[in-house]
Amino acid sequence: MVLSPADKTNVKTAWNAVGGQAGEHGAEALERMFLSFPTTKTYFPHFDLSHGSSQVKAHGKKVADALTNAVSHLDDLPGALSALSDLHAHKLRVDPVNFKLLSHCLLVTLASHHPAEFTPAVHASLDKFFAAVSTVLTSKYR
Ligand code: HNI
Repeated sequence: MVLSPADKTNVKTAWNAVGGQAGEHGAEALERMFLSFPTTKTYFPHFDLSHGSSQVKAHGKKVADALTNAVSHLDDLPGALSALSDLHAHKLRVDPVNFKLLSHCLLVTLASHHPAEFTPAVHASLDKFFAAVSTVLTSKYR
């Protein structure tokens, strides 16, 4: 998954629009994932997954911060996400299909909060970005 220079610009533009709401968007994307794709809840048996859960809010912030870091390192996603890649592959063992589900929910969340920025071209670039992040996080499984 190679991000073109235009993709990188689009991703940065979209993430700038998110600004300080990244944590809230992360939590909303998680809530959407748990509601729309309930099998994803099996990875979080130790979490309170109800609406407004402080655990989901805190986890949404962690996911968002990781994405913010990735946006700052678009030329070296494997390096920026190396520790997280180890965690997801070796410890959490999240089935890779789930990354597509979370990516979809991240896109829906961004589209609903930032319709002006969410042009078809930005949509496509964000899709590539989430696919690139997902590839890195699932690259050490085997
Ligand atoms: Ni994920 C922990 C980032 C996809 C299940 N995950 C994290 C942490 C970050 C993170 C950051 C916290 C690490 C730490 O504490 O050191 N996860 C991301 C990102 C993506 C992603 C950026 C994709 C965009 N994770 C997924 C998916 C699932 C998932 C698709 C399963 C459906 N992640 C987890 C679980 C934990 C986790 C489970 C541990 C939660 C906890 O606190 O116990």
